[in-house]
Amino acid sequence: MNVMQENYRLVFIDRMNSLSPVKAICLKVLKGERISPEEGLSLYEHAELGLLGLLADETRVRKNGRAAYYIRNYHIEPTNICVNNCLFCSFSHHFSPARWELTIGDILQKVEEMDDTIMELHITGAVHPERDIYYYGELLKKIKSLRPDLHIKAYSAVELDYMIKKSNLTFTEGIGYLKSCGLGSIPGGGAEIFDEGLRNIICGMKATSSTWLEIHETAHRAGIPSNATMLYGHIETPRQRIDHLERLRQLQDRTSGFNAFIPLKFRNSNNKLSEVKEVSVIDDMKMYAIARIYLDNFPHIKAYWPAVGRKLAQVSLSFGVDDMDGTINDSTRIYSLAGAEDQNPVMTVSEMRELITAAKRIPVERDSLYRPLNIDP
Ligand code: V47
Repeated sequence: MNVMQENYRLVFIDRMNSLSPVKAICLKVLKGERISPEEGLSLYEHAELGLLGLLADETRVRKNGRAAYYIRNYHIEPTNICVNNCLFCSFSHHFSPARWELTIGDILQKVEEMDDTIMELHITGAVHPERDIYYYGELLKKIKSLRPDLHIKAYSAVELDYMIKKSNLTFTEGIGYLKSCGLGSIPGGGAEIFDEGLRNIICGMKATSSTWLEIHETAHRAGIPSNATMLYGHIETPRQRIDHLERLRQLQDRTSGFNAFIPLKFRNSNNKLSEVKEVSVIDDMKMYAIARIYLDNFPHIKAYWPAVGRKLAQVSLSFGVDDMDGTINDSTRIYSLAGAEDQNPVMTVSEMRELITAAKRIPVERDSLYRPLNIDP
């Protein structure tokens, strides 16, 4: 250990001495040891934001150094017509003024018009009552025939649950079929909050927590990696947040199939939870930091900037986040409808790199599997 590192450690210990209830937990984190759910909760409730930031940053540096990843990606939301009616959703036809659905032709046209530097296509949306797995499998095949090199990250576990059951397949059969059509990975949507009582209240119609986890486990075993999300800042408690992280950590111990965890801040415009006040930036940063500290087996923590705004995403790079998602494009509506600052979420590569560099991180362009790319920005 050099003098700088030793000083850094002493400053830490000094800070922790004034915080005796969490000191032992902080020392565990600094040593890279796993913390328990009770310890996670205690840290969450008692540690000040600055300390959490330091611990999260220490953990982040251990895993990812000073790198901050981004990808050139594009989002397509095929429809807003949904069999579910979740209280927090501003996107589905239940809340939007219009029902809309893209045809396969419309989607292919978007793919054809897409810049050919785009590496990843993210497809997710509502759960359309009439579309089965073969419809979505054909869509993957047709996209792949236009752009064989494109990585397709598609269909949340909630969409998969519906389309696979509608087609009378098992999860293993359904995911195997989609893989054969070109599915590359699964996005983290639909996790919301795993606590069953609360899940029943905010989105009781859709896939249960155990189904969500089973689908991701099945995908991992089939060689399909995925992400995980958590919708926070609505009516959940800190204990329910930690419970959510704990269930993800347990699954990751079994499969190592998750790439990234993405905390999704609840936005309150135009939905049935609009009276719920949005949480503060302090709470956002605590959430990122706790996620980084607690999910010791997740390689990456992502800030999805269209949901929280680019400034807040930039600050999160000092609270455990190492992944800024990507350049996106203006077709994503889930957050603009829910009141996010960016009504046209699109970022150029140079904006992304400037934003990361200003936070004293090193911008690293990646592919969907987090392999660094040596491309001239
Ligand atoms: O599951 C919906 C959330 C998710 C609201 O895997 C809301 O890389 C906040 O999962 N306020 C879908 N959140 C988006 C998603 C995602 C996004 C970016 C990257 C990845 C990835 C996945 O959006 C839903 C739900 O949790 N959501 N409405 C709202 N009002």
